[in-house]
Amino acid sequence: MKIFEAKSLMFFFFLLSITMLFTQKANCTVSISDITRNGNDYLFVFEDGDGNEKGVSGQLKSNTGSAIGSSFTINTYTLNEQSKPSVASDNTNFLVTWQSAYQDGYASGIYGQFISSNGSKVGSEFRINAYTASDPSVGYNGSNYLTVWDGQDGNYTGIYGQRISAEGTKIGSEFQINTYTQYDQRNPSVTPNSDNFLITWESGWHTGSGQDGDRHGIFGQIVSGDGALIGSELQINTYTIESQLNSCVASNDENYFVVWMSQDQDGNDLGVFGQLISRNGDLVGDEIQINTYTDGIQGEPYVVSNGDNFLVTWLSNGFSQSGIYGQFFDSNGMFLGDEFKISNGSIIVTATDGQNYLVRYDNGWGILNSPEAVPEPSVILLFAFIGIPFLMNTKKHDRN
Ligand SMILES: [Ca+2]
Ligand SMILES: [Ca+2]
Ligand SMILES: [Ca+2]
Repeated sequence: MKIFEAKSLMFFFFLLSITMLFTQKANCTVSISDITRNGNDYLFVFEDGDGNEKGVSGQLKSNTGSAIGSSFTINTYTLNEQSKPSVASDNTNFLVTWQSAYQDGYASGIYGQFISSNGSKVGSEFRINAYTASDPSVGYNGSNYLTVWDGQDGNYTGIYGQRISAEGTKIGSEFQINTYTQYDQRNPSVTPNSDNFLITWESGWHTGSGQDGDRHGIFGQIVSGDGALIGSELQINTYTIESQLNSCVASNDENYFVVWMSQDQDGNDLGVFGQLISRNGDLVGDEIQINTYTDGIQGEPYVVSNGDNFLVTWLSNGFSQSGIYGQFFDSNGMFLGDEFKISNGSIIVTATDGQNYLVRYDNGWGILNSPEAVPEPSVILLFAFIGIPFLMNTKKHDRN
């Protein structure tokens, strides 16, 4: 009996550890909101008013998307604007990062605040960047956090990172992640895969020849848990004509899946494209056109993985299609089912409990079952109004 009980307990902890692995799957820096799970609940972070221009607020949410307690302001320093929050979790606490205007004395800086599982602040707000910085994204690899942002690399913007322990101390100094520095490297997205992280960003300029030969392209770099660059900088987009922007990366603990929007590649304005990348940084298979309906704008993609498949969501605005659409992909980057409509809303932010997906749905939230759970992807509507005004999506587009 005791052996059986011990085995049961071990199996329970095995399941627990598997579940814990699957909670950190996407951080798309271009979003004005973000959400992640700590093993029990989700923390949704979003731009809000703090009494002095914008601030950053949080709301704990259950597995069904209903609010737990009230929303709370996360930033302590409220002067000027605090914006673009990103959140990751060590499976107990959350680390929220954001950009704050003029707080560090020059332009914008990156600040962080640990939040406990019950929504209280742990320690004080702290500054993460050494030099001017904006557009933070944060991930957790099971040991430490890595916050990435765009800062100054000597030639317009570049990509930087800072490791932070779960106890809240900076580990080492901030380090440069991009190797190619000409023009802008900006809007980084970070996701863990085992001990490593993949950071992706857009590189180029709004006109002429950028790093991929024509305006902006999508590039990436694998960084070890020790903060060392592994291998060379990757060019992720294969189709290079015009601009490729707004990358977002997730991993299923095996491969990475990077999505972005590309100008005119789908034959009509913006479209959403993706590329599977191995743990070692090799492109796996060909670049994928993700949106089936191509008329007009399909952009601002977001990707999340439940540890197996991937859910890509995007905003579509065409002649006969508008709203948030989604497409599942299997672990090998193959289409699972067809593109489907999720919502009439305009905010794309999703998270997962390791099985189902929690998606922002108009003024509330919905649970989206993975196609493994239900043969035909379907949305179960669980409206859970959280008492905040509907947020306009202000993700950045190209400068031109
Ligand atoms: Ca640069
Ligand atoms: Ca390009
Ligand atoms: Ca299109």
